[in-house]
Amino acid sequence: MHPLGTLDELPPDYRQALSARNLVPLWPSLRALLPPQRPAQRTQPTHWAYRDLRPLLLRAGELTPIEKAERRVLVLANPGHGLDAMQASAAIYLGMQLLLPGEWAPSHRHTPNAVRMVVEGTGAWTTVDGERCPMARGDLILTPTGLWHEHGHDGTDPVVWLDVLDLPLVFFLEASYHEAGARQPTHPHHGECAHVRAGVAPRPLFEAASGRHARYPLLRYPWSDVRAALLSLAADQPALQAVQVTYVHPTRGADAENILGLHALMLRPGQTLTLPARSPAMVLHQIEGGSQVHVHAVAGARHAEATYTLDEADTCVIPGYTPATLSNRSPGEPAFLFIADESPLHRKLGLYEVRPDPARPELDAVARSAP
Ligand code: 1HN
Repeated sequence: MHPLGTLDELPPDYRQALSARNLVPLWPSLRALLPPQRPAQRTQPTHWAYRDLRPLLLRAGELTPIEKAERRVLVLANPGHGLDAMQASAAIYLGMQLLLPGEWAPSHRHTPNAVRMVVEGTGAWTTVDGERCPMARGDLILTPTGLWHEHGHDGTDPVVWLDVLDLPLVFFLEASYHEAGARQPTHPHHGECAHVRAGVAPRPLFEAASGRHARYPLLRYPWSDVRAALLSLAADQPALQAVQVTYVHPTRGADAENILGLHALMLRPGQTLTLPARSPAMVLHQIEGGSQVHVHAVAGARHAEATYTLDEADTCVIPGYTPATLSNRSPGEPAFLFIADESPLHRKLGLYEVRPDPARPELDAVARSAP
């Protein structure tokens, strides 16, 4: 390939004349913008152990009252992006939030979409658009763009949850802002009561054409239901490799939120599962059991291979375009993982790719059947 011209090859007076008119030559930067075969990724494989994080989060509870924090969060920042960027990946923000008994995190709404994965404790609740959602371990609660939300805690012990937002993307788009509000009145109806079984859905006489209930009929996905769905799928299809479900809109079947994808994966006792290289980055969070995660080395990638031992409530990030092998460390019990990824975003933008590894033809089937 012919080497492209560099900036220093251009005469200083020419460069100055360009700069003075807000003009920039493309060719010295072209290869950096479009590297060969795979993108230049800042996202590094990164692991956050809950054992390390928890005492620091509890200490934040002593150091900073909720009134001075509004949201008491330690951000899980990917060092590849620089800690100040507060990004887990290009599009994903992750934070661990602590709410102590009696505290209240006031109502607001904002343009980024959020979800909460409850990690520890009972007695807390999130009110989303007037629906009071109790928080219990493993529950997933949606806070989609534009919906009012606030958190409160009537229990006796600290409650911790993982916040997952598309904030880095929305911020990059210069579309990130919030609005503060008053305490929300709550109503007695719950989406999870109206949508108790897949296959049947409420059928109103006059269908709501728009509004939150059409767009987001289900806000809380209780872990007990998702866990039961995974166990049932595993029992029904003993040969199925990836015992995985996606959190979906209950009537449309589309992704539950617009930008980030949300999934739960069960590893059978002793199972090892290799996920093919896919363009979106993904976050793994251990809900139950223990796993080992091996992030493969890839030719041309900036990151090295990495191996993590995931204990309960641990979280890690796997960069896009990178295969990973997950193993359940227990020979007797299933392991359950929550997965958040950038796949709806990549699909909507037409960027979604799966790259079967020619050295591992057995992955081909997985690649083609991946959602
Ligand atoms: C937010 O609104 C919450 O409502 C948590 O609990 C974390 C991080 C960035 C921007 C908004 C919450 C957030 C956030």
